[in-house]
Amino acid sequence: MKFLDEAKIYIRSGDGGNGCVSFRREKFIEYGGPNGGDGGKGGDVIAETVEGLNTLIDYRYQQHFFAKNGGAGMGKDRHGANGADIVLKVPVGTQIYEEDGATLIADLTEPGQRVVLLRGGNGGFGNAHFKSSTNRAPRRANPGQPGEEHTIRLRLKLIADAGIVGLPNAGKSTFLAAVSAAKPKIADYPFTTLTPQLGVVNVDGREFVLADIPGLIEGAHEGIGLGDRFLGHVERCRVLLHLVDGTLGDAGEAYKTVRAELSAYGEGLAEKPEIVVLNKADAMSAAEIKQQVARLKRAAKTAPLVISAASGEGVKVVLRAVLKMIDDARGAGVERKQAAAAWRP
Ligand SMILES: Nc1nc2c(ncn2[C@@H]2O[C@H](COP(=O)(O)OP(=O)(O)OP(=O)(O)O)[C@@H](O)[C@H]2O)c(=O)[nH]1
Ligand SMILES: [Mg+2]
Repeated sequence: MKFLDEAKIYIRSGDGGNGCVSFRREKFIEYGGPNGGDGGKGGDVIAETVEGLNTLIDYRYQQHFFAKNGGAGMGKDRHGANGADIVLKVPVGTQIYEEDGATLIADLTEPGQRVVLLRGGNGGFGNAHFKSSTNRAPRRANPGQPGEEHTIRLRLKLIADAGIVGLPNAGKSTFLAAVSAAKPKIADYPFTTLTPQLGVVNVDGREFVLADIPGLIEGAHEGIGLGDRFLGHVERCRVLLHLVDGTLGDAGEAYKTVRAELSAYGEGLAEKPEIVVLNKADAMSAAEIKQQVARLKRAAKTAPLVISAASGEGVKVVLRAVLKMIDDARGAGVERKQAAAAWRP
């Protein structure tokens, strides 16, 4: 299935149905009075998150969504039918923006969350509504209110607990493939991975979601390589897993390059808890490992974990560390919320 994380769509809610002018006409009943029913309400346009979707690809094929109009009111006090709503099913993590792409309308982060984007027009009152002691035969009814129309942008930010970042070829996809059932493409050329991939990791009977993000290179924030277009998907990760290839050049420099891009992107990425991992230990001598670890330690100011994603060595330790960090980050979030709640009078 293709991956698509941005879409622009046009939506319109339903018009309300018109009210009806009608009078009761029955044998032997004189002056039957007004009995025109009200029009039905137009359908709403609703966005709803569903589980099991992780792309906006459906919105490439259909970009116009109309809710149904309400039915007109009818004689004998019959109310017009309400127009059916239209529900846009989107993946969890979708943000909805105005057409300008900057004004956020809704941020959908929970499964089953619903927002009404546009309300359908109300139906008009039928003439039965206008009867009064002074006007017993009103000949007026209201038209239904028109629906609304709007162009919106959908932007998906995948929700993963941890995100793998690093230079191209660092072995990010190899790592994801080693620890989950995901089957990302792996090859020894840069930019093998062109779109983010998700995998569910099982460790010690617990689960978390890991995202493999396309490689970053120097200048990514200016659009070089694949640019920082996919970094948005890291925004919601609690923890970063920073993978560095030990077989190429100076691991410390590689680390700093990626850190610089994370800082340039902003949005709090640089402040996220990070686990630094030196990869491809199987292809290095003990002396090389020692040297690269020392360089990484100087650059990152913490000792890196050493693994081989290809052979699986050391991977478990990394997963446990990630899980612990996710728990810590979650705990901190809960504490912060509790503190905020306690503050309220
Ligand atoms: N020797 C060795 N090779 C590895 C290891 N991990 C990955 N590789 C190799 O490194 C190359 C790149 O691996 P990928 O997993 O595609 O790297 P990536 O970081 O996803 O690269 P991009 O998607 O291009 O950013 C592949 O040829 C892998 O076989 C490892 O632990 N040891
Ligand atoms: Mg890859």
